[in-house]
Amino acid sequence: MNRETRTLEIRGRRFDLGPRAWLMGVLNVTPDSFSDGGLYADPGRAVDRGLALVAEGADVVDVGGESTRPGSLPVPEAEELRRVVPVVQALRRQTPALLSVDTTKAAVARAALDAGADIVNDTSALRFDPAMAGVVARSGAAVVLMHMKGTPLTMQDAPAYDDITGEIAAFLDDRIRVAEAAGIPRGRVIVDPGIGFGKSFEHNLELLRRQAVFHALGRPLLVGFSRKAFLGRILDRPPDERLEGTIAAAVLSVERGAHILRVHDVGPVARAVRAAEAILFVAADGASADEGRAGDVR
Ligand code: HH2
Repeated sequence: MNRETRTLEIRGRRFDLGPRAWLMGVLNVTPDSFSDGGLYADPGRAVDRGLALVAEGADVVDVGGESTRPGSLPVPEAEELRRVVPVVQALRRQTPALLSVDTTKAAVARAALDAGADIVNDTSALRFDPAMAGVVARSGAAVVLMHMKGTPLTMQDAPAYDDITGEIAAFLDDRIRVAEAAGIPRGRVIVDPGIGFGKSFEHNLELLRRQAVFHALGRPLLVGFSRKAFLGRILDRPPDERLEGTIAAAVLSVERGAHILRVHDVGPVARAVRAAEAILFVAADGASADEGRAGDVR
């Protein structure tokens, strides 16, 4: 058994996503994000946090200057630029890790790409800003196309679906076509069902359980469940005490072949995911699973 490999093109480089899942570390440079709002609003602290995420095992650092938590309002463009760009610039100078920018605004994406970002993580899938597709197309960067029902302000107002996985797969397929028509080849696209974006508690659980259906889109699959409210409801814990639930979702996503996991707690999730991958994939392929240290007899 193994993960279906997907090739991702990023600014002329080709990456094979398959042998192991990538970890995308969350770096919110916002005052109001649902779990880490205010912690990294100072650029120096944000850069230190980004470098720490890389040291813990992040393949990608996702820098965001606008919270998308349910009920949140848009941040003015100038303010989002002020939050995001210096952090991307400083990280670019200090790490070869991939950098992504979590934004729905073309001007923010353009400035972050100029500062050295590699991926645009657009939670609106190129819908909120008509200039976004062109910015991504010209840059050669990769793009995350995520499903969201409504906008962050309205998305949790009784979301309803007849066939949730079918509707989301059709949406993502349509957005891939829109991206292609705008000059973004599908080889640069990552898809994401958008856990928590216009979904009920039951919807989120069903999406995580049935996420493998999105492999039919033929693109790398990103999932973002880290510390989210559905885990809070299961565990009855605040956002910074949801690590065990986050790890459970990460391991089950790896088992279902997800390619990229967007998480806050990179170190613990990386250790859990590497162990899960060794059990699921490495030994089953006949490759050596003997990664133990000298003296490790159990
Ligand atoms: N979730 C959040 C933000 N961006 N991007 C993608 N592609 N997928 C996700 O699931 C996703 C995302 C929400 O988490 P967080 O960044 O921690 O919170 P906030 O939006 O409050 O800043």
